[in-house]
Amino acid sequence: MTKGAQILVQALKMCGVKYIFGVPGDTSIPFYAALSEEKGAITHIMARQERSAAYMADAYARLTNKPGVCEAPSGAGATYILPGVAEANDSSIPLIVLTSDIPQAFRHRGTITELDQPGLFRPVTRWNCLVSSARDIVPMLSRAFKEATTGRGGAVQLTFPKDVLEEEAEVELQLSPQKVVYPSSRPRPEPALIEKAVRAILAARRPVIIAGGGVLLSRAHPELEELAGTAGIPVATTITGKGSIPENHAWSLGVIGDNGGRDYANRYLQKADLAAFIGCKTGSVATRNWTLPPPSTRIIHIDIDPSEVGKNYPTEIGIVADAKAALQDLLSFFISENKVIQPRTELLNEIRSSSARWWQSLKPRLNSAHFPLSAYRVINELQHLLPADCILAVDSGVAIPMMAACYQQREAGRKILFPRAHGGLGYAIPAAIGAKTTFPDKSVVALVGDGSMGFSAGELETARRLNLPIVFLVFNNSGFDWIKTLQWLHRQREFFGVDFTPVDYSRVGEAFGCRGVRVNSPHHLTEALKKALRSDEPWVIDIPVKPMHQELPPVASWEEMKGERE
Ligand SMILES: Cc1ncc(C[n+]2csc(CCOP(=O)(O)OP(=O)(O)O)c2C)c(N)n1
Repeated sequence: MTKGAQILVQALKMCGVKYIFGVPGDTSIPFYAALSEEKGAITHIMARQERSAAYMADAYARLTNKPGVCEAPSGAGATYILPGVAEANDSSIPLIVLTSDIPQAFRHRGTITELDQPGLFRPVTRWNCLVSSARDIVPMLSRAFKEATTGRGGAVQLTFPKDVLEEEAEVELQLSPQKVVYPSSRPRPEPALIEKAVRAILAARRPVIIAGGGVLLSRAHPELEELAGTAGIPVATTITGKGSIPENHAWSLGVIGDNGGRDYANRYLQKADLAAFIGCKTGSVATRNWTLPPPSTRIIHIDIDPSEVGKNYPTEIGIVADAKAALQDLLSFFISENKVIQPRTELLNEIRSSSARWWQSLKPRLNSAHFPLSAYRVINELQHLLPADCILAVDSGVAIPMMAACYQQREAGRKILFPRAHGGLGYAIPAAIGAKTTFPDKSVVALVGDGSMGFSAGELETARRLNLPIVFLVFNNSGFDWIKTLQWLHRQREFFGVDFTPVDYSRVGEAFGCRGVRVNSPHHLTEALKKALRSDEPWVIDIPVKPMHQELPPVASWEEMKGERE
């Protein structure tokens, strides 16, 4: 006979789980006992807040193509983990969320921490359930992995009442191991639709591929790069799809859309006669509220989720398939039928010259000697100092458009973690911890707004406790500057509810045991970054940056509004 909590730990081991990120609570005592008995077969990473635990597991999942696992206790623990669950679910990131709960016999009697957990998680998960007996643990965990990794993927949640974790049962541990990586199945496209898509591409004068996060989830970046070269198609990406093609590739247009879209890429899209969305939600930011591409553009849409295909655009060719499978079939069709196109040299020249003009126009900002620093200069420093395989986690605020537009990702694949489903503040610090835990040999850098720092500063202790040499860069503009800039653009007469008292976050870092430095010039930033990147300790680098209304980041609608102001 084995206790429920021990069955759960054994089953997690069988699913290849290496890390569980979580926070302890009264109802999780049996689970922690079972984990500690295992003596490190699964590493438990204690976070300082459940939201962070979910973001850590989310980062693990984004980087490994395996589900991330996080856990929280009943009541407040369950409610505090929600933001991370919603972000993962709506970003199609496989996340297994385990929560403990009060004993079933204590329900409806005013037991502390009692709440309707299945009801709480239902809207932010693909599937969830309450496990009401120890015998159900293995089948429910098995189903959880399947639901998280099949189709578009997402978050799943299991509630374990404390009595179930303590219950003794005789069970056979049998799990289907093929569901422990994602995508766990790769539906292939209909051949006739592939042929139609190839014909449309051949007939187009100005085609474009718009690669979304689905390309990275499917690990389809090698096929995409090959197709771009073979068929001669420019490739733009959404922010989440950044890395679907190396951004120094001849056919790369960079990121498109409102937030962090390059203006020449948006202009190209404006005149495209054929756009192929691949693994892309056609969301509001990437399409500038569905104005890019314009209505005259013919549309191909490839996505694993039938409900995404054709959701926002009249779609001529809709293909429900895994991105990698579809790109492989497109490629084979081009190659086997010898449908290699005359090189579209004029398009290549256009991309080359428009991107060169754009980079040239940014030069004064990228090299600005201003203090407080230009955010453009900060990104330029990162571009020069970070290794190509560096992993970056980016918080909402100024860092998102700057990284999306101005940081050129040289190696394909998921290297930059952007929480773009909800853009919740406080993502980057825990995500960087999840990343560094998973890839201790890679450089990991977090780009943190000072607002986000206020949300997740406690996790600096986690980084210190685990001895994770992460570089935390704080963009310090003493306020919720994104919102402040919107107030400025909307001509609000005074700023309202957006300013902080000045804080030096390097000293906050030091108080948590990290190394800290506040930079006082661009040159000082270079020195601090070099030192921190070589270090075997976590560093908090506080960077005073210019307010955004003095130097707008690349946000298309903001630049237009500013034009109207002037
Ligand atoms: C949890 C959460 N609450 C509110 C927002 C709305 N919001 C978007 S950007 C922003 C300001 C962010 O401030 P900061 O982290 O300092 O970055 P900055 O804009 O100054 O670069 C806010 C409040 C959000 N994205 N997430």
